[in-house]
Amino acid sequence: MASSGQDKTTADSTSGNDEQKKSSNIPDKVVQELNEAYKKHGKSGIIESVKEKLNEWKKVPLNIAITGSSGVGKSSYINALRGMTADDDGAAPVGVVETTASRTPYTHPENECFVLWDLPGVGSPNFPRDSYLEKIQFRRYDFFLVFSASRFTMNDKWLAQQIKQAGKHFYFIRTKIDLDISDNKKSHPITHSMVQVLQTVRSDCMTHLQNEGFTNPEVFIISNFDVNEFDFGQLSERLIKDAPDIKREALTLSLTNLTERIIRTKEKYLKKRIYIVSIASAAAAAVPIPGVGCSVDIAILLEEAVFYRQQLQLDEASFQENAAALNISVNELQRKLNLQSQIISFTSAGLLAFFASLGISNLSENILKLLLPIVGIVIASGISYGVQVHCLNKLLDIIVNDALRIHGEMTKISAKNAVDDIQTTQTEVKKVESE
Ligand SMILES: Nc1nc2c(ncn2[C@@H]2O[C@H](COP(=O)(O)OP(=O)(O)OP(=O)(O)O)[C@@H](O)[C@H]2O)c(=O)[nH]1
Ligand SMILES: [Mg+2]
Repeated sequence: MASSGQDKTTADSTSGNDEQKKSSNIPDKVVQELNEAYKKHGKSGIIESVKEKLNEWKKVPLNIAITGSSGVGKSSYINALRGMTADDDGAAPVGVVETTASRTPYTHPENECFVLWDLPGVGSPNFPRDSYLEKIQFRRYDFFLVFSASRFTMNDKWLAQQIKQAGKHFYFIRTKIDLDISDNKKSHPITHSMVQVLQTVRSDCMTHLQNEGFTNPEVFIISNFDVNEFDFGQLSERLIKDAPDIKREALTLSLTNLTERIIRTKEKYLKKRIYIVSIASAAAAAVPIPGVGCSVDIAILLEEAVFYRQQLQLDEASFQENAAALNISVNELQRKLNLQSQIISFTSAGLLAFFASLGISNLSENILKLLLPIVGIVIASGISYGVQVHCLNKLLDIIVNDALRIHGEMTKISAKNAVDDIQTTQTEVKKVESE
C-alpha cells in the first residue's frame, strides 16, 4: 500500500474529477466549495471548511411552541426531552400552581438552534385567550405541541382552531397518563385494564379533534416521568418525519430519547458525514495507521468517533444511565450484551489500534479506488481517503448495532414489567374474588 501522503500536487484531469465526484457520494456543491477552499488556502482551507460543514446542523433554527392550559406538564415535557429533572441547573421551572409566566426558550444541550419555547398556560387569569396569541408571538414557531391532561377542554379546542387557521402543523399531546392508569387501578381494582385506559383516552381525544374538523388528528399519549413508555418516543420520531427537509438533520441529531427508528435515522446522517470527515483527515494525513501504510489525521477522526458514541448514547455517562435504568451494574450490562463499542478505547492510540485491527490490507479494489474528490491532492491521500471511509463505516456499524441492542434490552424489560403488572392485577383480582 502507498506510503503516507505528502503534498505532491499531481493535477487531475477533468474526467478524473467527474469520476471522483461519483465515488464520493458528496453533493456537487460541497465538492466545489471544498475544491475552492483548497485552491485558496491549501490543506488547512479544506480542514476548516470541512469542520464548518460538519457543524452546519447546529445552525439551523427550529422553533417549537409548547402550549396548552396551565399545569398540564408543558415545562415537564421540555425537561424530559432534554434528559433533565426540574431540579437540574437550567431546567424549566415546574410547579403545582401556575408556574411559567413568560415565553422562555430552552436550547437543546447538543444544538443551540433547536429551541423549545416553554409558553405560559392559555386561559388563566394572567393569560386570557384574547391576548394569548399576541403575548406568545404566535407566528414565530415552526411546530406547535398542544398539551392537555385529564379532560379535553375549551382551551384545547380553541388552540387547535387557531393553529389550523394559521396553516401550521400541530400535535396533540395528552400527558399524565401514568396518573390516569394508577387512578383507574384504584377505582376499578377488579376490572382495571391499562390497555383499555389508553384506548379510551386516545379515542376521546380523537373524537374531540375530529369534531373540530381535523380528519386525521395526531394524538400522542405520554407520561413525562417515563420517556421510554407510551408514545413519548413516537412523538420524537414524528417530529423528525414532519420537519422540513433542511431542519430534519438538526432535529435528528439533537434527540436524546432513542427509539429504533431514531437510531436508524441518526445512522443515516452520521454515514453522510463520513465522506466529508475523511476528506479532511486524508488531506492532513498526519499519523500512519500501524501496519497499513496510509496516514490519517487522528484528531479529526477521534472527534468524529466520540461524536458517534455520544449521539447513540454509548459514552460512559449514558452507558451508566442505561445500566441504572435496567437495574444492573455497568459490568453486568457489558457481560450480558457483549457490546463491541465498549471494548474500543476512544483515544488516539485506541482508535488507531481499532483501525489497524480491521484487516485493511485485504480491502476490496472498490474501496481503494474511492477517490478523494479534491483536485490536486496526491494519490496516497486518495488511498488514505478510501481506507478512512471504510474504517469509519465499520466503527459506526458497531456503535449502531450496540445502540440497537441496548434499546432492545430496554424494550424487553418494559414489556416484562407490563406483563408483571398484569399478573399482579390478576392475582389481586383472584384474591378479591376468593374473599
Ligand atoms: N403524574 C404526572 N405528573 C406530571 C406529568 N407532567 C407534569 N406533571 C406534574 O404536573 C405539575 C405541573 O407541571 P408543569 O410542567 O409545571 O406544567 P405546565 O403546563 O408547565 O404549567 P404552567 O407553567 O403553569 O403553564 C407538576 O407537579 C408536575 O410534576 C406527568 O406526565 N405525569
Ligand atoms: Mg410551565
